[in-house]
Order: sequence, then C-alpha cells, then structure tokens
Amino acid sequence: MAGDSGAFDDLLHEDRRFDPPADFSRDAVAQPEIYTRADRDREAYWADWAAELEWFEPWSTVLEWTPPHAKWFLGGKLNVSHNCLDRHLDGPGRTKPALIWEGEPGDTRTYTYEELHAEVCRFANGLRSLGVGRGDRVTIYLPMIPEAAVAMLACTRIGAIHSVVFGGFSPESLADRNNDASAKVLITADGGWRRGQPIRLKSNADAALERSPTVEKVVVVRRGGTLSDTLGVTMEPGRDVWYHDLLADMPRTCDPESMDAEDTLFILYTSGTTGMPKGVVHTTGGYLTQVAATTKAVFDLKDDDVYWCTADVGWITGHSYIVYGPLANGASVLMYEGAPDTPDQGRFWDICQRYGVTIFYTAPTAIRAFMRWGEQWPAGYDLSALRLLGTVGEPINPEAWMWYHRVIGGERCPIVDTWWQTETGAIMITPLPGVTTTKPGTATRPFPGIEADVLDEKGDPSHAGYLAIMSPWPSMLRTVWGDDQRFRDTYWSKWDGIYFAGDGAKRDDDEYFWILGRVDDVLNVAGHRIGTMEVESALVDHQSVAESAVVGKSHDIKGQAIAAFVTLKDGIEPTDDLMAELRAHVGEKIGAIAKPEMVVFTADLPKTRSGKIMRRLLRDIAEGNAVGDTTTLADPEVVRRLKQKYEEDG
Ligand code: 7RM
Repeated sequence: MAGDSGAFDDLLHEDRRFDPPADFSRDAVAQPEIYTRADRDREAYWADWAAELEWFEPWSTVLEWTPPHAKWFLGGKLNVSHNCLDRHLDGPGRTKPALIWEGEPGDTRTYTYEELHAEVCRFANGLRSLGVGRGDRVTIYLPMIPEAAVAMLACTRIGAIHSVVFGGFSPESLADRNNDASAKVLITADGGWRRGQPIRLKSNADAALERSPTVEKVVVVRRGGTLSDTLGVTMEPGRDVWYHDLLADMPRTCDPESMDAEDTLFILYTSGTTGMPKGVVHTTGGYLTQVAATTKAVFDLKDDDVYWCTADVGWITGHSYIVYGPLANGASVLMYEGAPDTPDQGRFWDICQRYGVTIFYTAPTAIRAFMRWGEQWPAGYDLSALRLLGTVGEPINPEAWMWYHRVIGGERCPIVDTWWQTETGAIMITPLPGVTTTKPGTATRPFPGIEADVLDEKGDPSHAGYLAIMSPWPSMLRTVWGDDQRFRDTYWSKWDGIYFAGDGAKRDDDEYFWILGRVDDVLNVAGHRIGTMEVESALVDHQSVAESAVVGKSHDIKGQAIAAFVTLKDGIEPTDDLMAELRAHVGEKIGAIAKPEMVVFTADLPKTRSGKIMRRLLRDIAEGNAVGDTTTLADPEVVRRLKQKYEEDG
C-alpha cells in the first residue's frame, strides 16, 4: 500500500522550491484569482469556462449530480469539430498552422486551420457516404499521422463515437475493442514508421477483421513515401476503401451535427484490475470545457506558441492534449510520427530547434531516457524558444525533474507536473505555471474547480492514503461502455459518492499532493497502463502454461517492468526457447508494450490457503527485497525456493 513506501517519506522533506519567474507570472493566462473564483462558486466558474466555447444552444442547468452519474451543461448543444476548427476561421486564425507534422523519415506536412477544416469536412462527408451517422462507433487504428486527428474530428463532426486503438496493439486487442464497441467502420493505414521499421497496420487490421463481425467498412490511409511502395497491402473489394479515393469527390464543407452536451464523444479502452480493458465513456460539453480550460491555463497558451505533446493519439493524453484541447484553443500543434532516437538521440531537440517549439509536454520515462543518453544531445541544439515544460503519466522522480529543469528548461521554464487519468479526461492536479511554487516530484494542487483529497480506507482525510476526487468535474467519465455496474464497482464502491482514483497519495505541510502510483493490480510501464490480469490471461492462453502471476518490478527508465512467474503444464520443459516464445505470445495477444521483461519458471506459486496468489510476495522477490509476512501461505517453502531460484537465475 501507499503508506508503506519509505522512499516517499524522504520525498516529503524535499526543500527545493521554484517560484515562477516574475515576467512569466505577470503575463500568465491563469492568475491567482482563478482559485478564489472557483472556491466561491464552482459551478459558475465552470460555466465561465464553458462559455468560452461556441454553443449552438445554451445549457439550462450547469450540473445534475445523482452519484455516481453526473450531467454537465444540460440541454446545451454544440459540436466539437466546429469548436476546434470553424470558429477559428474568421480572422487571422484561418491561415495559422493548426497541425505541423513531421514523419519519422523526415517528410513533413502542415495544415492551416482552413486546410484542416476542409480535410475534416471531406472525410466527414466520406464517412457519411459509408453510412456512418450519429451514435455509430468507429474504430481508429492509425499511426501518428495527420489523418489520425482528421479522423477523430471527422467523427465528432457527424456525431459518430470514435474509439482510438493504439497502433502498437495486436490484432487480438483490436478485435476485442471492435467487438466490445460494435464498431461499424475501422479506419487504418497501410503502415507507419517506428525506429526505422515499418509497422504493418493493415495486415494487423486484416487479422483482427477475421473476428470483428460488426465492422462493415474499412478506410485505409496511404502513409505515403517509400513505405507505401513497399508494403503492398491487399484491399478486400466491397469492404475496404482507400482514404484518398473516398475523399476524391467530397465537398470541402460539411454541416456539423448539433450534439447534446451529454452525447457520447468517444470511448477509450484502458486497463483495469480484472478482465478485458474498460471502455471509458466521455461526453461532449463537459469534456471539451475542461480540456480547453486546462490546455489554456496549465500550458499558458498564447497565440504565437508552438505546442508539442509527445504522446500518441492512441492514449488519452493524445486525445486531450494533442487534438481537442489545443485545437479548441486555436493553437499550432506539432505532431511527430516516430521514435525519439531515430536517426539519433538528438531527434526531439532537433525538432524543437527547427520548429521553435515553445511548450513541450512529455512523460517521465522519456525524460529518464534522455538523461541516460546524455546532456550532449540537447546541448547540441538551440532550445531557447522553450518557455514551459510539462510531464504526465507517472510520478516523476526529483532527479529527473531537476535534470528536465536544468538541461531542457535552461533553468528558466516552469515545469507543470500534471496528474490525471483516462477516466478524468483532463488534468486534475497540477501547478499553474505563473502562480504555483513548484517542488521536484509533486503535482502540487488541484486545478481550480477540482476538489481532491487523500483519504484512508474509511473515507477520513489522512496525510497518507488513497487519492480521492470529492465532487464531480466536467470531463469525468460517465460510465464504462456497456457495463455501468463495472463503472460503479471500480470507481464508486469504496466511499459513498466519492471517486476512487486507484492511486496512493500523500499530502505534505504545504498541502501539496505526492502521487505514489497505483494501489491496484495495474502496472505503469513507460507511462502505459497494463493490467497484470491481461498479461496473465495472455500467458495462460499458451498451450504450455498452467498458471502465471505477473507483477511490476522497478525499472530505471520505464518506471516499471513486467516480471512473470509461470508454472508449466506437466511434462513441459522450462527452456530459454520457451521463455522467448512466451514473451512473443504476449506480444501477439496484447502488443509489444506488454511483453514481460523477465519470465521465471517455477514449480509452484505462493498461495494463501484459499488459493489466492500472493503477488505481494512475488513483488518482494522481483525487487530483491526481504520477503514479507508469509504466515498466511499454504506452503511457505514455495517462497523460499522461488527466491533462491530467482537469485540463482540472476
Ligand atoms: C494521463 C494518463 C493514469 C495513471 C494514474 C497515475 C499515473 C499520471 C501522473 C501519474 C504521478 C503524475 N492517463 N499518473 N500522471 N502519477 N504523477 N503526474 O497517464 O489513464 O494512462 O494513466 O497514471 O497512476 O492513475 S492513464
């Protein structure tokens, strides 16, 4: 549990403090008064943010809260693509770059707001011509190319619900998501580039489609360049259509659907403790309000900024802080397709220099990789345009924070450490860059209008315990797709009417929040959420495996790595080849990000008398720690033998 962690007690004595530079504070979008305004009347405060969007019809009620179900801006009508595109077309926004894209091989494309609007409208018309309409589900399985943002926006324009599936997921994972959402259309590409290698998305999609009966049509984007010449994809007549063919005769305007504030905007699958990933449901008005507000206030967005968030659109960070938040604010968004070390480890800094990036938002795992690669890489580039840095995805260790501040930020850029989740939709705990004194390793305070606390098991405030959100917020998840009971059980069953985030946390004397990481069986590998259950299911799916238990193990760069303890069926020999085969099997079932870093074969797993696997003890073994209390084990010998074997195997 969270409170056990000795290392974090040291953190709470962190005494380095960083005040925002005076000129930054003076010019900042968010000034201290927004805290007082939010405290005075939270609903009126959120309504002020909502009023910065364009509504076709005004709302009548700001909030209706029947725990655990919230509705925001009831009766209001709006369209997300209209807010992200059309309303910037009057005036200088028209010719401002909206998307500045660079492919991994170095090819580039830029869309002004006018051009992006036209492309989105053409695709929206194309989707309508395929029979897609309000409420239909569309799966998007694309690399980091402009068409990913275009596809998302085109869905929102016609009221279709998108479900973006990260391009690194396997055919099985894609099929599961198609089926859970009953997707009617799949949007994919022939391929994409990652670390100099082509990713064969269309062939993955073809494999998934063999068991995705609801999918009627497949739109295939040509990634272009040398890649498309070599991939040679097959198109199934009647089902598959090329994106460029579909768009060829489509008009450059398309009337946006007038959507209800509470209509579903998208589904995004995220790993949980048990079973198949949950389809987190986000709706239209509240989601756009909070992502637009936080993008503007937390990233201090100004008209001439060049904003770069390095996430993939397959994750919530890509949804909220590459596409919807920045475009709703009329920002110029940089989007990069590939890896940070291709062709060399200076790639990100080269991009920052060439495009004059001013705001840079990345993950601690990336920062730790930059640290390992060495200061000479960023030192070789001019990063003086940078003025604000952000991090998200996992707790940032103070050394990494200090390095980021000094080496990337030149000791002049405020750092916003932003805590939030797929479920929260938008940033929840964060410094305001012109207001908050930061300390390395803490996400500081709730965003104005958010009520967070640290509670104990019983729901009483505590300096160490579980992170809780005390009242509804506009961009909160509304349910789990097709499974409202799971929504209640997962997030609302610990305390009455209070949201359980699944993270351990502490508060220090300044009332700052220190997020300690997950308290459930969810791993955070390089900022990606992976359920231990998912990996275990993939392992036992292999014909040789009898049982498995998966735990997280600290990793210098990735935060956590996956360790799998596996018992084999009778008569199966534990060999190195089998180990490699099991890792590959998990890769095929879920995707490469879920491959265990280590597989340990064992004759038995430590279990309680009632048969529950004690992962806590396996964690101790994987971490090389003293093994905790084994008195409840059916056979304490199992752990002793396992620890010995583990140490012998190295
Ligand atoms: C945005 C995102 C959510 C989980 C969350 C935490 C961890 C995210 C921070 C963080 C400490 C942070 N969505 N997390 N941000 N932990 N400090 N600033 O990552 O749904 O994929 O993951 O990530 O454990 O519960 S997510």
